[in-house]
Amino acid sequence: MALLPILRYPDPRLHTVAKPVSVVDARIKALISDMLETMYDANGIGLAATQIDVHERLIVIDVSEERDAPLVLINPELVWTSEEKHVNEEGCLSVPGIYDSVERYNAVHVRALDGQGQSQMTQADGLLAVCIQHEMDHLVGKVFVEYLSPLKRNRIKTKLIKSQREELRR
Ligand code: K1U
Ligand code: ZN
Repeated sequence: MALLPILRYPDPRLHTVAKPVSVVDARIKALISDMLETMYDANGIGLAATQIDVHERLIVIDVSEERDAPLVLINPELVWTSEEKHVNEEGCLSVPGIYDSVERYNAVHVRALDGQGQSQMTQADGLLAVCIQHEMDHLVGKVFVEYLSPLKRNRIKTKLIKSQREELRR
């Protein structure tokens, strides 16, 4: 098991479109295990492979209080979305310290392969539905700040570039 470095916005690699996973083999299983360890270590509720610079359609999520209910989604496809949308507060491990409101579908159904390569259907609402939509955006190179106004986005970009420069000087 290994902790993987998480790309930070505005790293251009976060805008890469991921390719489908062709086979759920030992390499993918090891990657899932490393991504779960990285997500738990960072106190996140989700992580997309894009965020660790692997451009394959793979997501890990755990929205449980006990942090003991991992969900693995490989090649996820949204097969149903609710008509209703809600605005929720979101954060992102690639955009540290920034939280803002994003509108998402209330509920979604997702078809994906699980960590053993078996097809599964997940019916989600609440925080799980929000997290699935946020992570699926990462797989198409979209970061949640892209839903915000250009003014807010540029402020966030400037702030994060400055804090990364300061970290390097330390
Ligand atoms: O970086 C990521 O994609 C993970 C991200 C997932 C997420 C959180 C909140 C809404 C949508 C998606 C995080 O885990 S951010 C850190 C976090 O644990 C958190 C932040 C706000 C609300 C709930 C959890
Ligand atoms: Zn994110």
